[in-house]
Amino acid sequence: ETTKDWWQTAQFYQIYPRSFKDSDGDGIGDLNGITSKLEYLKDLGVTAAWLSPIFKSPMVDFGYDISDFFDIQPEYGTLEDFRTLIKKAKELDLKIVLDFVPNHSSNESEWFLKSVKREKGYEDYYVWHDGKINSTTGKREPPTNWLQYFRGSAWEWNEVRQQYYLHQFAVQQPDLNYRNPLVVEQMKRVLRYWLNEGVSGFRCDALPPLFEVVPDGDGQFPDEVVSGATEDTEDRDYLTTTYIENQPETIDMVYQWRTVLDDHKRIFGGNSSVLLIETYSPAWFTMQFYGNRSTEGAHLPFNFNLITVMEQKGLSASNVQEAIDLWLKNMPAGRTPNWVLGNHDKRRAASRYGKEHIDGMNMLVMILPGVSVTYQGEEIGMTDGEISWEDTVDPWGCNSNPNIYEQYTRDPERTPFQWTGGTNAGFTNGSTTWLPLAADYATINVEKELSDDHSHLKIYKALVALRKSSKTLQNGSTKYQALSEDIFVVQRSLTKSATIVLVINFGSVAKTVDLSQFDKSRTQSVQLLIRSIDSTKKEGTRYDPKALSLDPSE
Ligand code: TEU
Repeated sequence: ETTKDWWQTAQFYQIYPRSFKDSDGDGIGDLNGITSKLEYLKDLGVTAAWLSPIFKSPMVDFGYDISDFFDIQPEYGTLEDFRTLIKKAKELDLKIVLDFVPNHSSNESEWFLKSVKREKGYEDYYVWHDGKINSTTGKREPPTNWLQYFRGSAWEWNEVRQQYYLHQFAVQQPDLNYRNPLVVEQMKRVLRYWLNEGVSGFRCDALPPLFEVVPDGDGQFPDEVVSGATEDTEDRDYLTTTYIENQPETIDMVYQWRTVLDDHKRIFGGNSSVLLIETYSPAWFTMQFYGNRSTEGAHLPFNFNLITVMEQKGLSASNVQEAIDLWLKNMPAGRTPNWVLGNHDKRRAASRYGKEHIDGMNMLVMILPGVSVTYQGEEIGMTDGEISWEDTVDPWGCNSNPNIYEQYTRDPERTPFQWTGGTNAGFTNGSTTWLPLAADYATINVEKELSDDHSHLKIYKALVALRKSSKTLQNGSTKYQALSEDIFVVQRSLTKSATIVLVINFGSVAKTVDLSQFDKSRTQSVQLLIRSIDSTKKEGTRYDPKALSLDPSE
């Protein structure tokens, strides 16, 4: 067997900096806060942390609207603080991966301000358009009916330039024009700049909207058609996204970024750096990011199937099987699979799957082959916060109204991390927090879960440790199957005597399961992992493979 590169055996962890740890009492997480908690990550067994954006930003989309791609957001710290973070991480042998937001900048970016004024070199940095004149009313209208992700038109009129600009996200997030080679080169500079600062790669944000279709000979773009998915005419799902998402040029751009990373390593040496790709797209598109026979692409396009399939169909053993199949049966040979349970855009895993299933889901993603990505808080079973309309700050929520905002807002999954059961959950020494805390922080927090005999955190740590030490989990073959609507089994085996079996009961009543078909050796050598990795039901415990009894959600 060939030796694996660091990212192929990594335990990734997503940090949402604004909500991880505040070091200066302003109620907003920051870089020094992260640095102070690197030991915590190390203790968990995490090997690589991806930081959501830390760059200069007016914070309309909490850092995903970047006004200076080469500088740090002052409320998060300074470049010096960042260098300290990198240095400390290196000492602990933790890799730091940054968020790369290529699709758009902030409307306060110098590039956009120059483009508005048509300054030389910046004229076509963004997607500008005259719009069209309505023949009946004689009035000027946006070029197309395209909708933004955050509700409403994707076009905004600019008075100064007297043109519309495209924004697939908020009005304050103008889309960069990737058909302009200057933009392509500029964004490669961004990658090189942070590689030089010692980062180990990038999580690439929002790939589907990177390119739009090529306009026709008259410079006109086509309208999208009504999709039938919703009747809400402001919702992006109201229309198809044929012309504004998943264009072939996007795949090639990722291949080019890979070359930037590989070139950097060739020239400067050091470890490989990685590309993680955020794309909520069908498999035919997503899988191309990995690369093909002649070209390397992203190391890991995120696998969101355990989120999206369950969002649509609910949690059951057969739906879990479907989600896993969707990745493993479509993934090109020789690539590394990955498993994601949540992120800052999705309801928290413990709330979405049900609190009782968080351990089972954490086990699932760590027993399956490849790597998994933990969103901060999943290891302790954090749940969604309850955020009123008045406290809503996410642009997606704010662009709706008090009756429907809960459908759109992403604030609930972004509440401050719960370190202790004390004041403000130990997140800040200050008196306020930028978002209210989730209500359950007195019982769901790191301090308590570290001292409890049994906790989500202890199970998480045991899993990460098992994964690190187990050749079976690293190199073993994989078999998985829904035995019924409730019972899901994963078997990893290297040799007959090195088999690990995970059994999950997704149902609400106790079940007895016949595992004889999975237990090849029919001896105590089969390791059994169940929800309670505790004194009574330890991995390796003998059991009757023909009649294993499992409590509900065990
Ligand atoms: O999200 C991209 C994106 O496509 C999301 O809008 C996604 O469709 C949705 O959240 C699925 O539920 C990324 C970031 O993760 C997000 O936080 C940013 O707001 C967005 O890009 C714009 O940069």
